[in-house]
Amino acid sequence: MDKIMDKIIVKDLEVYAFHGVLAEEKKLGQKFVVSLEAALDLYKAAENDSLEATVNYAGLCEDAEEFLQNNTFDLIEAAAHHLAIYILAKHTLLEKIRIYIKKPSAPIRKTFRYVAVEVERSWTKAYIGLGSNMGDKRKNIEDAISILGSENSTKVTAVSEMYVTKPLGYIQQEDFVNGAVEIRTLLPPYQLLDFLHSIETQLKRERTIHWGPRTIDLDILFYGDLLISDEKLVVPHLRMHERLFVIKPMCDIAPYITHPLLGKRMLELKAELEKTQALL
Ligand code: A4P
Ligand code: MG
Repeated sequence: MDKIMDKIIVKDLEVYAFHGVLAEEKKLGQKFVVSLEAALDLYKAAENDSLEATVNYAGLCEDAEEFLQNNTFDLIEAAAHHLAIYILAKHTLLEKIRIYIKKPSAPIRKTFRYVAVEVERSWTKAYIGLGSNMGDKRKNIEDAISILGSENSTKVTAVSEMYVTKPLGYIQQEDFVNGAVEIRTLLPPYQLLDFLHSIETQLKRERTIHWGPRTIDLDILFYGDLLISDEKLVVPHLRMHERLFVIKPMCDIAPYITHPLLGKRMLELKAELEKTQALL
């Protein structure tokens, strides 16, 4: 069941800034009118009448003004998107933000009140499986985790134990080290996949060994409770429930979450797999 989402709202904050495709817009600037709807759980703040348990709306106004004045974008789409990520990353209590930017003086030779864009961005909890069977395996995994958490759009919120495991499938390979992490991400699923591929590329590039086992393999195990099935992405991961090297680390960080298609918790899957599989 969805949580009730309370909101803090800032309506029509005026900011003088320099966004626009045209050179004059970047030089002369113009007025932008910004509205924010920040969603978070206000129960504690309300119950205890405590500012610490909420996000100060004055701070949100400052952030929006500063960000829009310190950065220049061609598009208000980009301004709104990046402002959303900046605010969500800065105020960790926020779950979701909707940003509305109006441009009342857009250079259009028509009579109009304003043009505007609205974007909504929110955190999703996801789980990533990690495996390495080449080079310094533990370091590859540590490096992947640190790159995962290095950008505003993704935070690593839990890390499993790392396990040495026998290769499954192509058994002529070296042993693997496997683990799993929980993340909070603002990236939509396909962008998260691209981000994982870019991490794989970065870590592989450091090693110049020809075709062979990989330095790092990053799989999306779960993305919220979303189901995806196409050629590019299958979520939950197609084979995760058959693999103790995935389910065991998942049990370290999320033993009670339920596989949405199998209707079984990680702990139950682990107990079943352990009847027929060993890690080493
Ligand atoms: N793809 C589809 N769904 C996903 C998803 N949920 N997460 C697509 C990530 N990628 C997903 O993946 C190939 C393509 O799968 C991606 O381009 C993406 O579009 P890949 O990582 O390039 O190739 P791969 O990992 O070699 O293939 P595959 O089939 O994913 O292999 P597995 O299943 O990951 O198995 N034994 C032990 N002990 N430990 C291991 O970690 N890993 C493997 C590889 C074999 N044996 C192992 C281990
Ligand atoms: Mg893979």
